Amino acid sequence: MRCPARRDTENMSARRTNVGLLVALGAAFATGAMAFGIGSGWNVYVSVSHGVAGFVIVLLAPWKGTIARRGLHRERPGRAASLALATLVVAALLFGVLHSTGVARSFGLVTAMQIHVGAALLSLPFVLWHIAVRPARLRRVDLTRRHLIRSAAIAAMGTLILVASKGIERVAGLPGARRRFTGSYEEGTGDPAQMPVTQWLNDGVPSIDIADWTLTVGARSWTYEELTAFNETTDALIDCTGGWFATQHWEGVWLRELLGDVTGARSVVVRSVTGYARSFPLEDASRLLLAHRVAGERLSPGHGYPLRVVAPGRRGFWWVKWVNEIELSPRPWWLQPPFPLT
Ligand SMILES: Nc1nc2c(c(=O)[nH]1)N[C@H]1C(S)=C(S)[C@@H](COP(=O)(O)O)O[C@H]1N2
Ligand SMILES: [Mo]
Repeated sequence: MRCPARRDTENMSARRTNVGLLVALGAAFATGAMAFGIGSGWNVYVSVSHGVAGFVIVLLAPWKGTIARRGLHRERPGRAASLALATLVVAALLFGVLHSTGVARSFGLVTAMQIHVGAALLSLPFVLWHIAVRPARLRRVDLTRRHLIRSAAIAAMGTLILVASKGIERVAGLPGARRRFTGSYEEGTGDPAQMPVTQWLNDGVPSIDIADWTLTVGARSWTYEELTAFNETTDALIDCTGGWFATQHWEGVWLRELLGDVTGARSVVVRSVTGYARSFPLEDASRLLLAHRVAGERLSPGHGYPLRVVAPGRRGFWWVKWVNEIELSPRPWWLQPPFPLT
């Protein structure tokens, strides 16, 4: 029989491990989502925090393992769900590391990044279930100096492991060392044929008969021929949340030039033939290029023929392809889901 005092301290540290894991998981979800949303240099802080959160989960795993083993012996209901959660978290961590180090980035039809994000999203309902069924409550005693210092030490250790893994990447010459601050790998700069064709979720490349295609901007329509008369150019970098980036020389027309009178408008909605759409702040219209050419060639169907958005400083999902409709709107741009839903 175990001494009650010992049992008590065990439970105490078990509870704190659970709270710590919950905080780390929450931080990993939040920073992961934010890293997808941010295209500017700020992304680096978010991406680094994401890595630290991941390694903190790894650090807490041995303690959690001990707690979980005790729980599993008890044959409580929800055992399968707990195991599913553990598997998904391990998968998210493993494929996150495979992507970020570059050890293995592609597995036939799926990428390490897709498995990483997929496992994380799938784990979310299990995490919520776990919180509901076995709530890990923070107590006053957890906020003493000693425990706060211990938490800071664990976060510092997570940071050290991240720094060490960066060092290993460099020394071992792993591809991970050559990533952009967002964590993306360069693929096909200057050569669009080598640049991945990527869809956010479930869009497919449409086949467009140019004779039937027009671009509607408010009350006016533009034919492909009329638009190709514009040849403003910009060199811009696309950075897909799937984990790649490329700089290309784009040619087309600045969105602002097609808009005409913008009185009363706060945003501009750019829609694809497929229905995929994003709403941009009106002030951005002078920085958004509607491209019909890239690297001196007509756009390929995969890359958005006949017309696509070039949105410097924004992550790839803003670069709407196969554009056929542009609309001014009085609504603010942020009245839309932060990420496309289709
Ligand atoms: N219509 C439409 N446009 C889209 C998408 C999509 O799914 N549908 N995916 C976006 C995403 S996530 C990225 S990264 C870029 C990829 O552009 P590319 O295929 O030319 O490399 O297109 C964007 N434009
Ligand atoms: Mo993307």
